[in-house]
Amino acid sequence: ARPIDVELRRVTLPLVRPFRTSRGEETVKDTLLVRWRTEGPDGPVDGWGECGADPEPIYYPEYVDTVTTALTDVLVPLARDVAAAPGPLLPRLRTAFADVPGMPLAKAALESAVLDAELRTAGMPLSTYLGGHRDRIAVGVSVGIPDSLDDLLAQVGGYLDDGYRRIKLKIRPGWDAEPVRAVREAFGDDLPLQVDANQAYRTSDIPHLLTLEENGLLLLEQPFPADDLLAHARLAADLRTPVCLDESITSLGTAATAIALGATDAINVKPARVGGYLTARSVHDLAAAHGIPCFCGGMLETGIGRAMNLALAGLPNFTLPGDISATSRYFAHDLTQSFELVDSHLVPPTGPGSGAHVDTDAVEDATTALTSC
Ligand code: OSB
Ligand code: MG
Repeated sequence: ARPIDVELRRVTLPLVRPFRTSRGEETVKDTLLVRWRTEGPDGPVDGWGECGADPEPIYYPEYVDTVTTALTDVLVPLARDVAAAPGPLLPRLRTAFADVPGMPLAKAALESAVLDAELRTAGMPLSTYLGGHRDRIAVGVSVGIPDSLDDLLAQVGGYLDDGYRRIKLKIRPGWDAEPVRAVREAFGDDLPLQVDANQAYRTSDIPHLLTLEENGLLLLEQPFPADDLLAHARLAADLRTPVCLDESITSLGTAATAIALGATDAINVKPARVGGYLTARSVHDLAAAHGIPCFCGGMLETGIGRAMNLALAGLPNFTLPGDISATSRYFAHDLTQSFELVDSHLVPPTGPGSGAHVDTDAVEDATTALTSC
């Protein structure tokens, strides 16, 4: 349906603890929400999309200001044109976006809002639309680089007490072998443990990276720069631990290339990074056809993005625990209902669209800038 109003809201929400990686530190979630409002049979229907961009280009070239410009100048006008023409909106929107180069974070935010609005109007949950078949999602927690080893052990211990069954440690040169060994020794050989370098190593570090696997790792995520698929392929040839790509996988094409090169044994699928949930599902399907297991990644989303990630994570080839934690791991107060661990799992919402109950007062309180377009 045609939108009657499109809003971009920049929101800021404090994180319960700073999140530090090899690339930077975040103390607040500061990003953009897209609200795509259409006229439904019983009044206005709001579809919400959450953007994966940060205020600065930390992980990806796009950041909040460039996404705002891309949406205002290019993508929202294009989506309005597509919505005004006859035929099923979502496949046509995806085709139209495919003709615009790059900008996956901006496209994903808008596509998510349109998808949510369409499904809310149709009364269909996103998990059903995507073909998800799980009613509970095994999840882990991604642990940032802390101030000290003691701090790390306390954090990991706390998360295990909460019920998380898989731990991902952020690593970087100088913070790798020692923390990995300490966590392994403190919590035992059975703890599913993986590491994520967010591109911090170079090929000259391969001998050092090979020594990490004596600690028994589930995965080694994105050790090298995103565009260096060959470096990942070289490492994967020598490492028994599966190499998992995150930032490198920006589209279905890069996923196919990485798989063909043997650069990735597993994929962290982030809908924001590949341009939305429809492409995320295609990446999942491609990986499944090649026997490459996936997990649903996260970007410290609010409940708006997390609800959608949980729907995606119900697809069959998401066989590795997701980077989707409970609300309390991120925020004191979310923008939606809170998500809680039940027996080490999260439950995808069952309502129409994303199933997120957006707390419009909380969104209003968190809003720092508002653009209508
Ligand atoms: O590399 O997977 C990553 C968060 C922000 C940006 C990049 C990454 C992450 C995480 C957190 O690891 C996962 C989560 O949302 O809990
Ligand atoms: Mg990662």
